[in-house]
Amino acid sequence: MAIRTILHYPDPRLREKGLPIESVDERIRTLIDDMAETMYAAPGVGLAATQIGEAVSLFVIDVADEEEPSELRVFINPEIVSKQGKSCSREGCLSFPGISEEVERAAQVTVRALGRDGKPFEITADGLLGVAIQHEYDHLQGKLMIDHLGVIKRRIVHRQSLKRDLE
Ligand code: GNR
Ligand code: NI
Repeated sequence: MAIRTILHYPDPRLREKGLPIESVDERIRTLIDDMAETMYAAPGVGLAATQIGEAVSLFVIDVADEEEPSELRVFINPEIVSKQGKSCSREGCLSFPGISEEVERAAQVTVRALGRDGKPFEITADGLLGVAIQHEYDHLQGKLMIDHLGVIKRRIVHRQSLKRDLE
């Protein structure tokens, strides 16, 4: 396993879309292991493949609290099949280190994906898991936290990100 480098905004590779994965083979399982290791090391609650420069449709999430056993969730070729309600919460992103902003999302989502075993599953989630699913799903569309902000906050976060990369 290997810890991979997480790309920081405004790296153009964060704008690439995650292409569908045709078969869940050894290469993909190795990528999943690397992503999990990278996410836990960061630490973060989720990581999308596009954040490490792999333009494939895959993300991992673990929203378990520190005192709980870890619960890695793998989403391959995810599709959000329904959304309900609206909810605002403070989000961070490993591609925007040091920044957190309020983002409006659906309160609940239902997502269909393939798991690490290549088998399809569907879950309905709210709370942090629901937010994380929408956040990671966005990454696979090349969409970032900053795109959810109003023009003023967007400019501030953009400038902070450029400044940070000079430090
Ligand atoms: O670690 C992360 N925390 C987080 C907190 C609130 C909402 C979303 C997230 S995802 C983020 C990791 C990340 O950047 N995933 O793409
Ligand atoms: Ni992110």
